[in-house]
Amino acid sequence: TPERGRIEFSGVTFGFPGAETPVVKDASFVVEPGKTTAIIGSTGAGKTVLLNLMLRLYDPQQGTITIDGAPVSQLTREQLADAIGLVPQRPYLFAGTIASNLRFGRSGATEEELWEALRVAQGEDFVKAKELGLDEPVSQGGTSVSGGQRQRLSIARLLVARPKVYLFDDSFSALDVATDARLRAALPEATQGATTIIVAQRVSTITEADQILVIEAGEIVGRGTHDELLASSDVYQEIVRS
Ligand code: M5T
Ligand code: MG
Repeated sequence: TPERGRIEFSGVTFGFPGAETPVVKDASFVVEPGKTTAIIGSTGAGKTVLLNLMLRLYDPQQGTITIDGAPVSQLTREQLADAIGLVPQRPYLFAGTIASNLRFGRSGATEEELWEALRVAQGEDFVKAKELGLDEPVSQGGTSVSGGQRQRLSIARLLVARPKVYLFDDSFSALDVATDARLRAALPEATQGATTIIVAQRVSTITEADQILVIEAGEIVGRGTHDELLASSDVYQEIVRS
């Protein structure tokens, strides 16, 4: 079977231009295809920067990042967009309708597919409650919808786009625990077993992940399953207790 959605970081160091210390330090890890990898760590630890490096928003000063063996630095923008998609920590909606925002990554998606993505993203009810449903206008920046609704629309948008790798940057922490659990229970079927990377604040969001990376000040200080980390990582134990 062809590999799909395997990501490898090898000795990756990255610092913002002009900054004294790097924000990602010598990071090496593998994200296995078809599995869920979680990234957890305190604010400013470098979680978002790790995802941004995968999307090649910046290039590392040292080390390499590959997707299915190909260095991301050699992929075209289009190949990269096909391979990997992000729900950003601060999702953005543009002026248009709910439907046009959901079709951003795949313009040919049917209405049925949009509703299915909304069902999984726990956004079906509020879109149904809109007078015009999918055709409801959205203002630039999405100021006409609440922050939580914007986040769910952004999740649905990525599900519609169907990349090989799904990145969720803190996409579930605004949801209540029950909605978070419902969404994550529905995700595997919707992503058809694609590679999933979840940055989370809440441990309950990631206990079932195949692999958890614990990051502190730009360094990977622990890795393993929830149970393995409970036994091996002081930092993880602290996160669990907090
Ligand atoms: C890691 C700095 C940030 C922090 C470190 C995105 C971004 C980050 N930083 C910049 O200087 N410029 C930038 O554009 O990099 O930041 P992070 O990866 O955003 O941290 P996080 O995602 O783990 O934190 P949080 O709060 O989202 O949980 O020193 O200042
Ligand atoms: Mg972040």
